[in-house]
Amino acid sequence: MGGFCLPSVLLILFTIGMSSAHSCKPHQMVCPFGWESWGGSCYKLLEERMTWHEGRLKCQEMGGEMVAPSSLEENNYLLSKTSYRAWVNCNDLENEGQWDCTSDNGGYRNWNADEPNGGTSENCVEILSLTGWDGKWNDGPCSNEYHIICKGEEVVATKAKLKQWRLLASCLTGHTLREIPTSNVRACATVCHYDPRCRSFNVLRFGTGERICQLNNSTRYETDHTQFVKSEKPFTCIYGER
Ligand code: GN1
Ligand code: CA
Ligand code: CA
Repeated sequence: MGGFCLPSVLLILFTIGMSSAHSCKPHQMVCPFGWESWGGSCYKLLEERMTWHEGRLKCQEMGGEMVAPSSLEENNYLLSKTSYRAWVNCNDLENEGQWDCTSDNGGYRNWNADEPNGGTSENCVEILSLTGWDGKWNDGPCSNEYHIICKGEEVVATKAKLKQWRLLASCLTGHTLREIPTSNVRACATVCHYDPRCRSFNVLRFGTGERICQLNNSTRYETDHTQFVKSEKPFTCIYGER
């Protein structure tokens, strides 16, 4: 969740003394189209293999940075995105043996046994998904061509136009990609719009007023009718498709 709410702050300044409170809703944050959301950041595996320097430049051109993981969890997430080898944004080009990574890497290292071992002929870091490596790191020659994974920040979502969606008082069950808390149907439609895998969504509203947004990887046309269920208590359901 992010975003400043300057207009509301000004509004509050101008309405001091009035009893009504102006709430300031946080912006809906999403990953840019084609990027995958993980742990509050966005990731993209580039289609072409390239050298360490080419990869670093390409990620910057796309508004992100070539990734250097900062935890085993993130390292494992990156491992799940390559079945080969991917460059990590660390190098010892400036001072041999002194590894420089991105500022958000936090000093995390995942060297394989006996690595780094390449001296001045291996100055760039790769994560390996080959047998026996299991996501461990190697120092290798920067000119080799490997997978590139870029990391970027979530962006403020442009609100979806609800007119573009057909809304029905039902739920599509059994096709949930992921679910998130939501404040309203439009916010859920917005998240679905930005996730390339999302084909439709459900907004479940519970008796407590709490709402859950479920992104579906399918639509009601592609499933048997028993999976498209009419809204019933204890919660109401809104289904949306384009
Ligand atoms: C590779 O090809 P070889 O075995 O000499 C790798 C080194 C690793 C080593 C680990 C170009 O070296 O960086 O340390 O395996 N070389 C390249 O066994 O990737
Ligand atoms: Ca080196
Ligand atoms: Ca090495």
